[in-house]
Amino acid sequence: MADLQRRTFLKIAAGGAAAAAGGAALALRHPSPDAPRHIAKIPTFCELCFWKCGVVATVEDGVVTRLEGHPAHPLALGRLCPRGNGGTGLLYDPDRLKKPLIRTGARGQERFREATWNEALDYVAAKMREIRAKHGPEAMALFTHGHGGSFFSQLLKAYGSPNIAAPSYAQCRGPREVGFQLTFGTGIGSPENTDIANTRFLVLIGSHLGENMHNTQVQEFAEAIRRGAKIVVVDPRFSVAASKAHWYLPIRPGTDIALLMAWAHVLVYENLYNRDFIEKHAAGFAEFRDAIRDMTPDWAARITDIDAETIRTVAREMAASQPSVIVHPGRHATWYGDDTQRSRAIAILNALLGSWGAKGGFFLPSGVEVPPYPAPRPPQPARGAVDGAGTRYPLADETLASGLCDATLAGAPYRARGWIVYGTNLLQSLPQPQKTLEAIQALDLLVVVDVLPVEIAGYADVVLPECTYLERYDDLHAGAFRTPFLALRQPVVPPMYDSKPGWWIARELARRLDLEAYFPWQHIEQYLDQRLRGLNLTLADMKKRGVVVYPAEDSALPPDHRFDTPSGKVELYSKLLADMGVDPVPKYYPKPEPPEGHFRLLFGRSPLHTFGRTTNNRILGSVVRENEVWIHHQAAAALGIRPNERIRLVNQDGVRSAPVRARVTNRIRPDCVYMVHGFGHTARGLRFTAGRGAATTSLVTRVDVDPLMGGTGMFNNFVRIEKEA
Ligand SMILES: Nc1nc2c(c(=O)[nH]1)N[C@H]1C(S)=C(S)[C@@H](COP(=O)(O)OP(=O)(O)OC[C@H]3O[C@@H](n4cnc5c(=O)[nH]c(N)nc54)[C@H](O)[C@@H]3O)O[C@H]1N2
Ligand SMILES: Nc1nc2c(c(=O)[nH]1)N[C@H]1C(S)=C(S)[C@@H](COP(=O)(O)OP(=O)(O)OC[C@H]3O[C@@H](n4cnc5c(=O)[nH]c(N)nc54)[C@H](O)[C@@H]3O)O[C@H]1N2
Ligand code: SF4
Ligand SMILES: [Mo]
Repeated sequence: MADLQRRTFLKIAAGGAAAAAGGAALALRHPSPDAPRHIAKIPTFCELCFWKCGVVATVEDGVVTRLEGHPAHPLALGRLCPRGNGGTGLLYDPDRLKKPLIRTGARGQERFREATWNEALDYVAAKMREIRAKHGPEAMALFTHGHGGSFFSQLLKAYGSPNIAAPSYAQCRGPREVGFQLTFGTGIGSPENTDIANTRFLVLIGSHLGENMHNTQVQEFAEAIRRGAKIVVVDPRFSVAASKAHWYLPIRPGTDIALLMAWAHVLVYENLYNRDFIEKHAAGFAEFRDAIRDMTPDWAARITDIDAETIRTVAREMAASQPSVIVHPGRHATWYGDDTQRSRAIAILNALLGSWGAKGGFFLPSGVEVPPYPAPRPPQPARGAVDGAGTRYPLADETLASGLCDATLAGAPYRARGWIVYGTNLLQSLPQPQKTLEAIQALDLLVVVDVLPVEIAGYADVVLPECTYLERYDDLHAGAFRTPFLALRQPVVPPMYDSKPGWWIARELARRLDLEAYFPWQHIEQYLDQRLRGLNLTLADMKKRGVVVYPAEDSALPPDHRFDTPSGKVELYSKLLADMGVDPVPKYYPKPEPPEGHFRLLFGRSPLHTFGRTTNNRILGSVVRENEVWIHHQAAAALGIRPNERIRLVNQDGVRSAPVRARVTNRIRPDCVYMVHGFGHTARGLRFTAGRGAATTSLVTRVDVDPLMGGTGMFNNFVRIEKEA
């Protein structure tokens, strides 16, 4: 697997991944034995993950035979990652949802009957009317992830609910956004504004680029390596990125704040920080300097297991490359519950190095505004959202998916009665799945809109089969990156089976709920064309081009720049936090340690998969079919575990995983085990992947919730290892 990962990493770097995946697609569904009569090249953008790379699809006699990177798309630069190349494995997945389904068995039994769209939509609309009448429109919630969810958000807003959440906030990048907002007055966003291509020094705190396969980021990482940029990888596990690093620091898990603040200590007390940037742009330097007085490398060495001399050396090297340095903010930041403070420590370090707005640091992205389609303003909901953002979790600025689930269970501040779940498999993406299941059992209505019969669909009252991204239009993608761009998703083939695009499903529900006024167009083509005309473009033109790239704005930071923080400056010391009774400068607090005989469970990504959404893809799944548990060889020897042996993990609450293969390695600290997230499916309809590997989510029975923004820290779970008989 290590070798495979390395090869995959190099493949994207060389841009040669297309052939293998494309060939497999052909084998799956060859159009005709003779030479094809009609070949079309149609631009669109990818949805195998959330990076949204531009794609050019080759369609031969109505069959998609090849997916390649769009040469003009700034997030693709002519290449796709292996997952994107394998997108036809989703389109032609024989297990796809094919018809609307209405539940006939108990929730979770996966027993359904097929229905017509009319019947299924009438059913959902009737229930939604009932909920609105009895409990108010706020009692409906939407969970959504992915570009196609926008029309469902529009539907819920029109209906009058504020309860709209994605797991990509409280289970992913939320703490990072808040940590950077507190410091620079702005979050990082997606795609990240890291100028990796031009950096001289890249510090990766867990961010496992090369396994975390966000296309352009990995291309830029390869470019940085080629140019000889210095790379530091801080990770309890020797990741693919670690194999490219000048310094690999196998940190004791959960102690990064100590390391980051010790680096800050060296920069400040050895006078190596970027004086010019700090004097021009920062506030609170004196308070900050005082607060970190005792956070020395020697202090941090005792906490992190990284020796003090290495901490000093790396800090000095970092300083020597400033401002062309990136201490990478990461993306999946919900680890230990103090994640906003860790992200803030990362932000502060970047400020000390003057990397914000610098070449090879963080660029200031520029975007494009697309005029909205004229429509009535949605009603103001009578009640606020139930999730706790802005109340229980004061600094959360997006809705918390976990908070919606908690409120459904608790019935407070009021109970959500119905969920629409679009493109998120909540039973894998929310921690503490037992809680999710209990919340589901308390619902009056559960509607799942998906492309595959995933776990959450097995609990739905109604399952609505969406067509895949290759078979539909979605809303425009107005990207903010180095250059602003506008991209179109369009169908490259018509929908297969009885599946329908999200825009159509949402609009049909709106019609049945007397909310048609909020969707004042008949077909999405009309909607898209009108919006494009606001930018002097037409749909016909965009269908040919796929993407329009605009010139970048001047991205230099003016000397008098006003940051969107309370002081208007970069805040090294946060008075806002102090006033809340919270550490104004990040501090390290100890984490729980694994009990005797237990290991800390860590997880991450496979380069060939996106969570659990690609594991049933025959193209990708035949390369990486199951996950394995990384165990240090000494720990394995002590337990008598041989390489490839089947084991089970049992967590601190007695939850037992499915059987999974052991990967005995010296590439992980002896106190941790690691696996890739997304395997261990139990849904029967996922015939290819069900029963392969083990799920991480079921073992995440403990969460450490970030008190500032409600992120669910998942890395304080401990497992012991059982040999499988
Ligand atoms: N235990 C654990 N939990 C995690 C994580 C982890 O590493 N471990 N990672 C967290 C992170 S970083 C994130 S961002 C979230 C991600 O969480 P999710 O986005 O919920 O990820 P998936 O579980 O893969 O669910 C994606 C669902 O979308 C469906 N889908 C795919 N394409 C389409 C489409 O075009 N239309 C529709 N309607 N559906 C589609 C798939 O079939 C699948 O059911 O999970 C978080 N939760
Ligand atoms: N191929 C692929 N790429 C993806 C995705 C995918 O599903 N598949 N998902 C995308 C999404 S939505 C996200 S959010 C990102 C997630 O990717 P990243 O932002 O890179 O985040 P994580 O998955 O949390 O990172 C996991 C790494 O952190 C290490 N780690 C664990 N504990 C600690 C610690 O205490 N300190 C340090 N320094 N390191 C630690 C783990 O060993 C592991 O190597 O990936 C994106 N890219
Ligand atoms: S990074 Fe890969 S999977 Fe994600 S959008 Fe780009 S090509 Fe698709
Ligand atoms: Mo994520």
